[in-house]
Amino acid sequence: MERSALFVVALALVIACGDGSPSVGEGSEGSSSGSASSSGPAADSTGSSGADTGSSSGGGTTTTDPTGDETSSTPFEHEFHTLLTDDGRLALHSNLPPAVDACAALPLADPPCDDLDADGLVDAWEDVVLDRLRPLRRLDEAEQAVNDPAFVFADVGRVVTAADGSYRVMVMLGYSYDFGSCGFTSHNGDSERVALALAALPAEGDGGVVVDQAYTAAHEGTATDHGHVFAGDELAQLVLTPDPVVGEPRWVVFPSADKHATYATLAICEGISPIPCLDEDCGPEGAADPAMFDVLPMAFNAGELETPRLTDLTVAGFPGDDAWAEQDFCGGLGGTGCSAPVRDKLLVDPFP
Ligand SMILES: [Ca+2]
Ligand SMILES: [Ca+2]
Ligand SMILES: [Ca+2]
Repeated sequence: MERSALFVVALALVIACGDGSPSVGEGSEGSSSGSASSSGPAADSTGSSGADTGSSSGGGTTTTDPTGDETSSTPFEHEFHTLLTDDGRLALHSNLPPAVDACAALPLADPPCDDLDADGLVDAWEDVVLDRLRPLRRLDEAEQAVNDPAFVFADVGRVVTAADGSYRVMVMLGYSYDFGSCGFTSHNGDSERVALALAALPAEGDGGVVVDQAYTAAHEGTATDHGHVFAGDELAQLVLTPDPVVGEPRWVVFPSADKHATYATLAICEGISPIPCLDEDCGPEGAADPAMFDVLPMAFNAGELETPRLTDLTVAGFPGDDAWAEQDFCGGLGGTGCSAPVRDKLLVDPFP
């Protein structure tokens, strides 16, 4: 149909560095070859760097300097790509150690060990984890946002170590507006979310991780909360698709039409309720061009509460909104009676 410009496929993670400055910093990853030079110039921050190297090497694995010796003069190159494990789980290969200490000890020149959010995790690793493991949103064919050229989608995430040493990824799936249901309950701003629990996967490099649990939120914290944690055998229910840019495995979620509750499968969404106005519709059934309903917007790593990398969400297309302030999320449209604060989507660990 139209408005395909809405669907900006953006793999580059744009980083706003430092103390709340909204300035757009360097994108540190996203080359389609799955490698990123730690010492090179800033990657394209327009969100298109996922394509700009143009080197599609399939799995994205690149080899390091064939001359051999790893010395301090050999530049570090971050090699990463997603894959499926033998038991079908989504995993990330990465040769960058997540721990700042281990990163700094690499016998290579200039590994990207910055930790601006002071959580002990290498930010460059966090950014790749967020960018590659966050889900693509596959919208319903009746989703009103599709025909709204002013509509804004963006992801705001957080990557952190859990108490047990595993990792957490929380992603606020931002929408500028919630159209409500049957003409009711619409509001500015719509802060939905998913989360992942990741386990170390040393076989896939120092920074290798595998999805151990996945959470999809639907009407979180309400009487009709249909959020669900997928663990163990249930992880096989998660839907994966080739990433539209790099072709590697990418997680897919299904936001309900207009309300954007997030479901892991079409069956779960469509099975919520048979009652009109309480039901949920998901997925572009019958659409002539289903790809038009796939949204993978820009993603932003907000850092941590005490040491944020991003606060003002203007850079994400949501002026007036904030990643960490105790204020409703209004999708850049202002007003009152908006959606839950972004910080609630980043701070609350949904996993048992
Ligand atoms: Ca960090
Ligand atoms: Ca972090
Ligand atoms: Ca909603």
